[in-house]
This record gives sequence, C-alpha cells and structure tokens, in this order.
Amino acid sequence: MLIERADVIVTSPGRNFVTLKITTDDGVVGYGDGTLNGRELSVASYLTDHVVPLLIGRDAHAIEDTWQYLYRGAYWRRGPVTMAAIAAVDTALWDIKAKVAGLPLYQLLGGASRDRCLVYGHASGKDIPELFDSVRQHIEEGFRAIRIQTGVPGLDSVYGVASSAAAAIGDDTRYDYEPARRSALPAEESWDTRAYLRHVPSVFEAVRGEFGEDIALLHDAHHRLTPIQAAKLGKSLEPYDLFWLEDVTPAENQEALRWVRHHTTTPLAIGEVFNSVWDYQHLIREQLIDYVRSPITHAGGISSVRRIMDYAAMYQVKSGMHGPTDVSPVGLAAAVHLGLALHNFGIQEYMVHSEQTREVFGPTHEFAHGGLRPSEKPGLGIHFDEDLAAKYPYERAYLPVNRLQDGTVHDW
Ligand code: GCO
Ligand code: MG
Repeated sequence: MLIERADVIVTSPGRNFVTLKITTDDGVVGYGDGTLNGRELSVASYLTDHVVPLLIGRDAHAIEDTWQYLYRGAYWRRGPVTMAAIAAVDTALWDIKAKVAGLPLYQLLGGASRDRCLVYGHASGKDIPELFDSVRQHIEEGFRAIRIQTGVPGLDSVYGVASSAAAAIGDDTRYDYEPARRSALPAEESWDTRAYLRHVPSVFEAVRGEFGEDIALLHDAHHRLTPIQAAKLGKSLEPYDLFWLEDVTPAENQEALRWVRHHTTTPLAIGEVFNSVWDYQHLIREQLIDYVRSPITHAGGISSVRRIMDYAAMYQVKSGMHGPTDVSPVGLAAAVHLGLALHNFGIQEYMVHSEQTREVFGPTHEFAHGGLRPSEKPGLGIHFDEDLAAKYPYERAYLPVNRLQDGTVHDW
C-alpha cells in the first residue's frame, strides 16, 4: 500500500487549523493535525514544500521508518514547526493503518486500559462571582476536574480568563482568550507577578470553600514565574490540594524545576511547548515533574508521544496532554485513542471546539461521566468535510504579547 498523494488543508472555522490528508493507492485516507497556533502557515509550508514530495510512493504502513526518515533525514532536528509537521504525517499514517485493520486506533496501540479518559475543563472569571458561575456550569455539564483561572486586581486582562461572564459560562466565545487573535499585530497584555502571587491563594480558598474537597482543581501559571516565585506559589497552594500546577517557569530551563520541587508537594505539570523526549530528559529521570503536557500535535505524533510516555512510566510520571482548541479535533481524537491505551494516562485537557469547527471535522468522541471515549469507527474516527473547510479561508492571527507594567516584555 503506497502513498499516492498528500494534501495540506488550511481552514479557519472560527480559528486556523492545518490538516494533512494522506491518500493511498488503494484509496484509504488518513488525517493528521499540524496546527501551530499563530504560526500555522510555517507548518503548512514545511509540509507542502519539503515533506509531501518525500511521501509520494512510500509504503503507507512503514510508520516508524517514515518517522525516522523525516526526523533524522532533515538533519535539522526538533523544533515546533518540524515536529508539528512530523506529527501530522505520523498521525495520518496511524489513521490509515487502523482503517486498513478495521479497528479503532486505540486497539492497535494496545487496547483500552480504562473505560474513558478523565478530562479537565477550563473555568474562568474576572472576579469570584463570575468564576463560581463558570465552575458551577462545568460541574453541571459533568466535569470532575476543572482548571481555575481568574482576573488579578489591578490588571486589565489576564491569560486564561474569558472576556465576559456570558462567555465564561459557555457559548462559542467561552475561550475567547485562547485562539490567536485575528489582528494585524499581536494584542498586548500587562502583568504584575506580585499582584498575581498575592491573589491566587485566596481564589483557591474561595473555590474549595464553595465547591468542597472532591472536585479536582488545576491551575496554569503560563511560564511567568522565576523558580523561587514558583516555589512560593506551590507552597501557598498546598492547603487546596491541586491536581496540578502547570508551567510555572519558562520551559526551556529544566533545572528551574528542581528548585520548585524542593519547596513544594503541589504536583507539577509542564511541556505544552516541548516537542521531543529530549526536552524531558532530566525532568523525568530526576522526577521533577508529575505530568507530561506534550500533545500529539506538537511533539512528533503518536509514535513519539508514546515514546515519551513509556520513558515517563519508568518514573511514575503520567500524561496530561495539552488539549486547547488550538489542537484540532484530529489532534484531540489521536490524544483520546492514545490516552485510552496508555497505562500511565493521567488526565486530558478538554476545551470543547466551536460548533463551526465541529461541523468541519465531524464528531470524534463521546463525553460522559467526566471523561472522553474515542469513536469506535476504524481509524481515528474523523469525518472531514472538505467543501465546508474550503469556505473558511486562513486569516492571519497572533497570540498576545505580555509586558510588565514598566513596558518590559514578559512571558505570555
Ligand atoms: C493550555 C495552554 C494554552 C496555550 C495555547 C497557546 O494550558 O491550554 O496554556 O492555553 O495558551 O495553547 O496557543
Ligand atoms: Mg498551559
């Protein structure tokens, strides 16, 4: 079974997505996600200009060989663009292999290790009453694990907080803080770490007081802290028993996590911007983290995330795959298939895609009892509507830039 063609489809049903469609000579079609939020066209070009010509005529079953060929063969290894492109190819080939086998993909990855994949949703509010409404809404929808983000007194807009109360309790703009924004230049936000560190513990105290001890709570610091600030935050949140504290420091420096770890028992998650097992080398071996955040879409695909998770399993580190709306329904479907099969699955991030997006990619999973189950159809279970996708052309969009109040550029 040879690869006959490969098409890169960029569509923007509410936000931009990069999808690779591989077709074999006997007409089997597989899909892969290569979306890189705010830098989508660089992956599209990497695929179209450099990868697609290498795929034509290759054995569609040779997934590992193709992965190594693209990874080692480029000479220039790793990096978000390269690894998103490889992820798209790898995922599409797994989709094809499972379709040919007539099995849902998780069966080829070892079969189900659980009934469903526990997920967490995003609750947010500019203040406590708005946040409570959003948490309540999530509980009513069936979520058992919820990420908590709020405004900080004195700051106009903060990462992770929906812009209006209506958005925070759920319509298609619920995650309006998330997609890169369609504007000529990036939006600018401002930041004050001391104000944030003073405020966050009181938020978790209020949420525990209102909603009790049972619900799993998470929080994302979005790479904004120094190691000692992060250690302080972890320590101050210990009474509220977080499921995890995410991305406390900029991710490039693995050493930073050692300082955080020495000072707090709050579980740590990191890695949504990592793209290979090497980024986790010390973090996992020295048990400096508890959860791996890499999604299939940004870390080289199913083959490569499975390698990371097998390494992590030796050190009791679990998965917590990144699942914002910038991972397309194809990337999410792949995550749920792999998550169902992995022994060391931890939790899956789940932000419901907009209705426009769901119309283009079709239904891919079932949400019930706080968790996701993948489709039982052969492959990933994607029904991509190309005609509809063509109605939503790409629109340039940027993630925001963050500045301290004196104007210094800070991590967003
Ligand atoms: C998360 C992430 C996202 C990122 C987004 C950037 O935990 O879901 O931090 O919110 O901001 O993926 O494109
Ligand atoms: Mg995050």
